[in-house]
Amino acid sequence: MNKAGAMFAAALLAMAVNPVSAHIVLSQPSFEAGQNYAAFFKVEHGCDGSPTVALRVQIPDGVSILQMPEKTGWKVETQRSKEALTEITWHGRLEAKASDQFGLLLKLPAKTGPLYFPTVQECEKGETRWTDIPAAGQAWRDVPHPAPVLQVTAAGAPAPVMAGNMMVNAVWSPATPGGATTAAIYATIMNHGNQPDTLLGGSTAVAGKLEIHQMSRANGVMSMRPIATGIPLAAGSTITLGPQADYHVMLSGLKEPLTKGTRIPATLTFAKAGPVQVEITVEGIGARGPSAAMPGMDHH
Ligand SMILES: [Cu+2]
Repeated sequence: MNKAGAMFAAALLAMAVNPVSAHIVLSQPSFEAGQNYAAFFKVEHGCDGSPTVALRVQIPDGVSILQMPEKTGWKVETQRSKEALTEITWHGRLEAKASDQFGLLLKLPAKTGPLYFPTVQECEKGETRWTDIPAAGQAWRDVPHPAPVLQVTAAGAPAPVMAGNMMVNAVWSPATPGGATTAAIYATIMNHGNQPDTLLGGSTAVAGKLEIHQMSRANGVMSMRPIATGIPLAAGSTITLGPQADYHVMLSGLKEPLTKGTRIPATLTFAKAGPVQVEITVEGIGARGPSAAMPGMDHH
């Protein structure tokens, strides 16, 4: 690597290590819809060198507060309208260069997507309003003072499905950008039988075709092609289809984009076990794996 390249890499690394320290963020930036979520708002500096004396967090519609744990040295004040708590304010003192976290136990709504918590950081001198909400097509980082955001994801992993000795688990796809006509589908497939079987293909209402693709590398370039003979599944074997794997399921002729947080019904067909109905969980664009917890799988 030349010197400019090395400096660029170092700059990238610095960004990766400390991507959001300038902002107020949630310590866990995504969580499942409908679940109890421990929200910790991380404050990592004061306002322009002035100590923080209050943190005022707006609670979005549809979110209820289950618990407000006591925080030593801080007093909590709440605002409500009708039944719901709409705002929490912590009063205390945090030195300008110190960091701290402010916790609440929340019940998340069933709806997936981003949930913003506009927050005002009051300091001895002045305040910073972390209340900007990115417009459609704008990234969170593109606004000067983004509101802390939680990505609410689809609840729970669908249960594994079975056909004969075949078990299919964790069927997922990255979301597709508008206008895309293809999508790759991944899954974990276990052959619990003592005979080999083959995944031949299948169908789904959202695409013209559902086929098996095989990846190959020629002269350092990855390419994929349909393989009519399907994916061989040896007796007792487990195969995980993923972005790095030899095989995937490919949808082509997509009739609508795959939207994050939705589930798409599809049928996978095995040579011996026959058809099995699955649900494809759509993850974020560029996802490398399924987000929901799945026993025995490394999903991060
Ligand atoms: Cu493909």
